[in-house]
Amino acid sequence: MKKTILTGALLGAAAALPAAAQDTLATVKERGMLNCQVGLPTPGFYALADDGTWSGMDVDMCRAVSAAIFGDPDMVEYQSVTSAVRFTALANAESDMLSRTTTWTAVRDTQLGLDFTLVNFYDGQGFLVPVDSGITSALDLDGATVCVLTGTTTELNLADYFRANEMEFTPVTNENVNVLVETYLGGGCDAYTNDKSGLAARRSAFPDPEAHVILPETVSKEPLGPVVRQGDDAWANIVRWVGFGLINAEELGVTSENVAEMAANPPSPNVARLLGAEGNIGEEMGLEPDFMVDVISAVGNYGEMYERHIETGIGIPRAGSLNAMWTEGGILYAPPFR
Ligand SMILES: N[C@@H](CCC(=O)N[C@@H](CS)C(=O)NCC(=O)O)C(=O)O
Repeated sequence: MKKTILTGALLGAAAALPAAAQDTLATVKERGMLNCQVGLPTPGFYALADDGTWSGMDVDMCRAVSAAIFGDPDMVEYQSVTSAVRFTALANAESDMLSRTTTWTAVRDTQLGLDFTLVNFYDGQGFLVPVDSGITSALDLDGATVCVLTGTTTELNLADYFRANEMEFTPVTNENVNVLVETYLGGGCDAYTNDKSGLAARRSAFPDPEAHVILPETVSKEPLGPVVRQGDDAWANIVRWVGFGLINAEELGVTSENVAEMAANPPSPNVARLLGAEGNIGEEMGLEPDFMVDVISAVGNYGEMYERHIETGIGIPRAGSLNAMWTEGGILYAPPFR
């Protein structure tokens, strides 16, 4: 019952928007700013510096879309809200897009008035415990108290995993990740559970990261990516193809360093189309023909983003992971720009 009301409210919010308000590109251009939703500050994905500057893998996706529209990655107003209210904020048009470690699921895609654009990070859920607990496997967690963020897939998978393994647990919940992490560090729960990237992100900011270990089990699939409101296909296409463009750029060897030179002298038809020297992909999307030149100049290709924020940033190696390029044994694979 509760779920029906919530779903209805969210759908109502999206449907109540007048048709013109669903021309998100026009709205963003008129406003002169992209409203991009991130979560509460999280190293690697959406980190907030003391001077108020945002950075990270997901922030770069906001900056990339801004560069595609304005030729400038900094025309972004960041909206930082908790996971629990993220979809309502998007449905109410407080944000134009959401770029914040959000898992693509059937219910979210089909019942909440949302559209998932692409997967730009393949993740899975894990558990973080203090090394001195002696726990070495998630299967040792029978009877444990587990800290978990509300309004996440994490919460649902946690219950599934313990039930499937006939284990008991007591959840310790909060919608604010900072409160939850403080609770964990203060000994208020035996384990902290989240996407493994989220665990690495939090651990990297602990006073003594070495005192905590991510257990080996991965208990779910968490395909993460940017989300838009349902009902504006042209806008969804922009976010989707900026994301695919970043992945294609890496595959084709186009980097922030060589993009200007490659645009002037494309080494292949694929590069020529990606950078707008051939074809009309950009114009048909309502963008400049060379919008990907602005995007790649601003944030680099996918590999550069990953290296900067995830590998160097929070220490998650890319080689051998799902997020490696498909040509290198991973599953990162973007449809072609043609
Ligand atoms: N992918 C899951 C979990 C998302 C999540 O919890 N993200 C972590 C970082 S990887 C977090 O702490 N986010 C902070 C926030 O949502 O405020 C979902 O979509 O529900």
